[in-house]
Amino acid sequence: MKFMATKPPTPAPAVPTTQPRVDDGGSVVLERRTEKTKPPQMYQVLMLNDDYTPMEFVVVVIQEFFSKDRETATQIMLKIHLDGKAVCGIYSRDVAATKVDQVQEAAKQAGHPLQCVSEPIE
Ligand code: TYC
Repeated sequence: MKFMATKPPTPAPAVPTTQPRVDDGGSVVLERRTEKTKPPQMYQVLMLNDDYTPMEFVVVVIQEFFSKDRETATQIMLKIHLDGKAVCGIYSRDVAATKVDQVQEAAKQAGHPLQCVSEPIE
């Protein structure tokens, strides 16, 4: 006889697509669910222009916190400089909030007034 150290894994129960219920007459009725799970709300992180933060600092921040290569980061920085703002990335709510905090903290440490905001999209 063979012994096993642990029980074999039991498969996860299947999630029903219909919910059985008993109607007034005692019959079991299957109702099809019409609601679908919605994808999570996403947020865009925007960086705002100002007259004082050095361009080089903005490029480095975009590279570091938004994982852009130097060329892309430079293009985004120039768009902010010319248009007043630009999207640096799109994330779930918590990740977007963390990006904003990281940028604000880096700007504060360096003594620059750089501003960054997040807003829901669509
Ligand atoms: N306008 C700034 C300058 O001329 C550069 C700058 C770009 C500042 C983007 C902020 O988000 C910014 N030095």
